Amino acid sequence: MDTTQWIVSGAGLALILGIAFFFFTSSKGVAMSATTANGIQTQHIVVKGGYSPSKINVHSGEPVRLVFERHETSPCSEELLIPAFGIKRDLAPHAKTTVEFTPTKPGTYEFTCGMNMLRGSITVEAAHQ
Ligand SMILES: [Cu+2]
Repeated sequence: MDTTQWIVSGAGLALILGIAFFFFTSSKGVAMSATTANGIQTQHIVVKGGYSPSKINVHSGEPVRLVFERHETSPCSEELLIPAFGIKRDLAPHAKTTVEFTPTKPGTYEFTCGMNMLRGSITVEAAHQ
C-alpha cells in the first residue's frame, strides 16, 4: 500500500472505532440515578432492542416509578418481568407503561423481557438518612 492508502485505511479504522466507542458509551452500561419528585424516584426507560438506560440506581425505602416507553412492536420486548418485585407486565407498543414498587433491601435486581433476552438491572442503595 502507498501512503494515501494507509491514510484512507487509517481514517476508516478511526471512524469505525469512533462509532463503536460512541455506541458503547452512550446509554448501555451507564447507570442512571432515578430523579426524585414528590417523594417518588422516577426513571424513564426507552424499550427498543434493549432497555436504555439498562442500569438504574435507586435508594431503598422510597417508592420507585419506572416508566417504560416501548418504541417498537418486536415481540421480544412485549413482556416485562421484574421478579424481585413481583412485576409481570405487558408493554403496549408505542406507549408508556408505568410500574411502581418500593424497594426495602439494598441489592441489585434484574429486569428482563419475557424471554430473558433483554436485560437490565436496578441497583438499590442504602436508604437516605
Ligand atoms: Cu425477548
